[in-house]
Amino acid sequence: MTQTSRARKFGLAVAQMGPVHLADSRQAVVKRLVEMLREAAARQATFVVFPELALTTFFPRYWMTEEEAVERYFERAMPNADVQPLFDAARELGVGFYLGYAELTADGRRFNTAVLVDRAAKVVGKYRKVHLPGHDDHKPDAPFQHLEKKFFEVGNLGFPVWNTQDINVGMCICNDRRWPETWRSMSLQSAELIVLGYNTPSWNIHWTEPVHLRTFHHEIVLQASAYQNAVWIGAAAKCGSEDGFHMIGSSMIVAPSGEIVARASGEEDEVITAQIDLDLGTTFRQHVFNFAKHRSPDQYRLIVERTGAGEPLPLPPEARG
Ligand code: ING
Repeated sequence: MTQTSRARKFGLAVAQMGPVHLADSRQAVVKRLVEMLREAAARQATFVVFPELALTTFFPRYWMTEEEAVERYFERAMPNADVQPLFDAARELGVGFYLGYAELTADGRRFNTAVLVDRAAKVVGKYRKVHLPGHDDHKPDAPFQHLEKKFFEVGNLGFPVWNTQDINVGMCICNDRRWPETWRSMSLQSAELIVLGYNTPSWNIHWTEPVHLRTFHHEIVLQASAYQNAVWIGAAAKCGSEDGFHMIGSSMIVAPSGEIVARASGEEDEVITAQIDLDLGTTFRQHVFNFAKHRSPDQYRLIVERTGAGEPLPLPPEARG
């Protein structure tokens, strides 16, 4: 088999964050992000993935009014004075990054958002979380809330793919990773690398779920999605116990083979890196998941036409046996 002259190697880092407590200032948090960016650059990474809602504690766990949430937890601009040190360090080091944060738009709309920043520290992309888990009502008897449906609108930017650093990069956020549509929407746009942040409580407030399943489900959705879409994945947790509320770690880099090639071992700030080979994705896209050769969208219409599960379709005559 002829070897390509130069493999398309790319230094990818995932910067896992330990807890951000209610008492932690944005300045203190940004200092941690800058330290991890520097460590990633020192380890030859040119792109760093930070978590979802990276600048604050996971505030949807607390009941409050939207106005209170906006006042304390939302960013009116990106970059802004608080995060400028991160953008300055990124420009100095020539390292791009993904950053998740709570976005307040100029016309007052609220989204769970992530930006894609290039090696000159320019914001080149924005994504707004589509799959919002949890609820919008107060559950006073629950050990904590999960009020993403109260504090955020459903994302309205679709699932874009950008070309940055000569790679087709897509973004998603946390719960998005559980839905196959997320990944297929981007692999159909020839994404090669998909990056995401997450804040995943280890407790389930809706039923008594064994705690190990949180990590198990996190693993299978990333490994299956990487393989089924022939993409590299970088996934960054904010984790550990935030004021007593625990969230899972297991930040990881997953290859298009579905193999986990790097994984965080703790629940504090931790940088994991890999020199990823983008030609691996090309191989899987050519031989296994060659969409043009094997897919039949006319047979899958239901996936787009229906929102909730409904009645079985009328059987085609020849399907009646
Ligand atoms: N957190 C969780 C996540 O999707 C969740 C919420 C956990 C939903 C487990 C369903 C099952 O990882 C966020 N922020 O989406």
